[in-house]
Amino acid sequence: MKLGHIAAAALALACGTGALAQTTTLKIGYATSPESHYGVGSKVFCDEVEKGTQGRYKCQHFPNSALGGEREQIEAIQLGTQDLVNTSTGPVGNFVPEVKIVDVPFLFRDYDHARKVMDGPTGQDILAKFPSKGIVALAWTENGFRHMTNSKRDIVKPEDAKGLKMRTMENKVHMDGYRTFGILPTPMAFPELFGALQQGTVDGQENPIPVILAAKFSQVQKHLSLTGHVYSPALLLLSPKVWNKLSDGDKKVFVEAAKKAAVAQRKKVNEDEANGIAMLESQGMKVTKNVDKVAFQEALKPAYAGYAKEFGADNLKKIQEIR
Ligand code: EAX
Repeated sequence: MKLGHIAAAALALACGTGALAQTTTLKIGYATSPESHYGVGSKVFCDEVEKGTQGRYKCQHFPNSALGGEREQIEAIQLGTQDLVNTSTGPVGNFVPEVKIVDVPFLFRDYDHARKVMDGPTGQDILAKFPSKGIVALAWTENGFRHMTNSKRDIVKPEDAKGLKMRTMENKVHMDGYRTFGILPTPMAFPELFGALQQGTVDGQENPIPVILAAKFSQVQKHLSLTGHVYSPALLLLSPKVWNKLSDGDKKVFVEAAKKAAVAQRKKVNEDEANGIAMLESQGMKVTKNVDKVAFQEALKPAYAGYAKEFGADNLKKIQEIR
């Protein structure tokens, strides 16, 4: 009896310490809800990591910008006060300049093209630039092609966008491009955006369908124009503080988990693209589908000259020519 008690206690202790002491909970943040593309991708990542490390690593999720804007979260990743972020490239070029080239408007024809480039040598070479800036980039996830919304009017061609005060991400490549559309770009962190639209501080904004849906912008914006003027890549970023402690085996688990997350996140983007526009219409948005994209591309030409100078005309062409 007594021996049995001791044995049971010892077993409980062993299991207890074994399971508890070795579980590390990682903080992961993202801009939108758990049900959104970012939430879906992040959950797959965390589930795969938990499974692949036999529960030694798991996540605590901070959706809806609970840990701040994307720039702040990336800074926290560098500092090691946050472990993971699933973020758009919005502010990332300010940390890793090599990212900026994929933020060029009208660089990608469609989703297939964009995903092929991100998963191919160009995208993978960019991921390799992160560690020297104190960030580990596990994989390209996805935000989606961005479209304009505003409270004033339908946008078919650049002249319609002229004079509209539009919130942009803190991204110089976007701002330089959007100015050629006649827009007045107003950079702002995402968590402030809903309030700014509601109060009329800005007339509009631009984001992919999955974000417009998740952020409920139909409540504060009447007009949606399917401009698709730029592809918005996203990244799953990890703090080096975590990465440097991982065994080689665990590193592999994290990278493979991130690849699965990207697949799931892109699948959710596809679903939102397929169903979201009708949903936004049913929520009262007026959707302009006959956007004159050629006119927007024409308008962008002066900015393209600047991009060619900054990134190299050959490098832009190399991306554009990938089929
Ligand atoms: O990453 O800031 C933005 O507009 C982003 O697209 C959004 O936060 C999702």
